[in-house]
Amino acid sequence: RTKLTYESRANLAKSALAKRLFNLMASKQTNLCLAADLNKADDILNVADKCGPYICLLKTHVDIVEDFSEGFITNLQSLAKRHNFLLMEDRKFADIGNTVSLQYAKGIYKISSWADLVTAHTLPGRSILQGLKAALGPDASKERGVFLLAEMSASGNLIDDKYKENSNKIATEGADVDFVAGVVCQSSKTFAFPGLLQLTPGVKIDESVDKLGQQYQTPEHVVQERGADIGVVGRGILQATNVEQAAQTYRDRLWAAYKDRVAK
Ligand code: UP6
Repeated sequence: RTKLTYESRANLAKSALAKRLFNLMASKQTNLCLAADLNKADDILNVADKCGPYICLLKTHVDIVEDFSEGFITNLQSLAKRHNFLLMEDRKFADIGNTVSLQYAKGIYKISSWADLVTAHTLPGRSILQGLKAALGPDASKERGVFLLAEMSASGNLIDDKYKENSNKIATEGADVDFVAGVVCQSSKTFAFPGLLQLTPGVKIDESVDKLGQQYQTPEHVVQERGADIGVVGRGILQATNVEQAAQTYRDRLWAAYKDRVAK
């Protein structure tokens, strides 16, 4: 899987969103996802505008935004359109089908109305996919997609090999695979199917851990040793003195690592 180009993998994808994202990455030449973990709507819009040209995906945690409004979403969507990136809400759904269906479509955030992609834990089993799908219309899987978590970057996390294997099965077998765009994980061994994208968080150039259990690897390491298709960078960019320049550096290093990987 890791030797194939994003273009060729777009043709193998079963999810329309995965296809779209592979093609976007290939044409825009970026495999960088920005984790816009900021508390003010304007700060998120500001980094989205600055980093927009360098990213394929902007990842939010919408429940940390203190001044959330519909206008914020409208503005975020127009930036996504202008700079050509997709929106992912990193909600990490983990409940029974009926509850995730409500959490996805209802409440203040109405995530399903604006997020191209969301994340979900596989802990509840296949019903997590059915629950999320139930919140959408009949053509849902054409416009929306899910990334399933099969591993975490947190030290001491409880995921074992059996859990990973079963997560892979949920991502690749059964009636809802058209809805699964990729897997959030730390290693290429987690899944083999080339039509899924590997999203890997815990990327930073110069620091190996934070104070709360996060473990970092360099852009080159996650792409070449661990099989990441998309590298997720939050504080590595957000805490830089020049955010735009940092985004460009991460984009350049992640992209060069990918080009190297497929050339070998
Ligand atoms: N994230 C991880 N590890 C995981 C899954 N998700 O760090 O296993 C998410 C976090 C955060 C981002 O929720 O939004 O990726 C990483 O941010 P950072 O680069 O600032 O550490």
